[in-house]
Amino acid sequence: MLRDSIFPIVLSAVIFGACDSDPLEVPCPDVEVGELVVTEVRGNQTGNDTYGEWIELHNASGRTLDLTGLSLTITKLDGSSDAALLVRTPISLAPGAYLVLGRLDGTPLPAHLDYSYSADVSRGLFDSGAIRVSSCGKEIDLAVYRNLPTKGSLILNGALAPSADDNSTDINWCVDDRVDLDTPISGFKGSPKAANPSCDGATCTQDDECASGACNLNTDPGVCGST
Ligand SMILES: [Ca+2]
Ligand SMILES: [Ca+2]
Repeated sequence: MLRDSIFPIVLSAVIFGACDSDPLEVPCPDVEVGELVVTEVRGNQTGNDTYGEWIELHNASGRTLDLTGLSLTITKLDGSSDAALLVRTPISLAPGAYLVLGRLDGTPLPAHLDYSYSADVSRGLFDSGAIRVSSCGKEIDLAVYRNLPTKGSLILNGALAPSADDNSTDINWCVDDRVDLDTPISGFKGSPKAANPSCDGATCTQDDECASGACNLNTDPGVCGST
């Protein structure tokens, strides 16, 4: 049984040419459809940036998930190119928790990342694409994102409980370009490993908390945007 479950992983690695990586005798992760949700995507940035690109997943199941062997395929929306990555090391994800897969390396990894896929993917994320999360060919979630911002991240509306159904609808996505006041020179961080803010508008208390430079204080709390 185990031998059967290992085979698709080995085969997929051959297809995507990951020949410079370790042997891929990893099990098929026990993850059911909809138990993981793509919640946030951060692409290439303009200006200062220390966070790099990354993809955030949420454990929407009520159990801890062992994600070793999980695969993601990212396809450019026009179908002209794709990239694939495989989680090659033991990673478990508690119920309700978030996992961030990025392309930065380092030992230890930067604090906002859980896993680096640099061994599998050498190019940046497509500006618009489809992310397919799967376990040995079984699709767990499919999310389509459009027009990654060059300042900040694209997020699934934090006003919604993350679900694999909701992230299939464009209207449920928006840009999170809140200024991180703790480390403003490091780039627009987004919310890696954490729940997303609401798309109704980032809350603020002063103008310099907003990428637009304007905090509308006519509401309580204030909302980024013109006054
Ligand atoms: Ca979906
Ligand atoms: Ca997040």
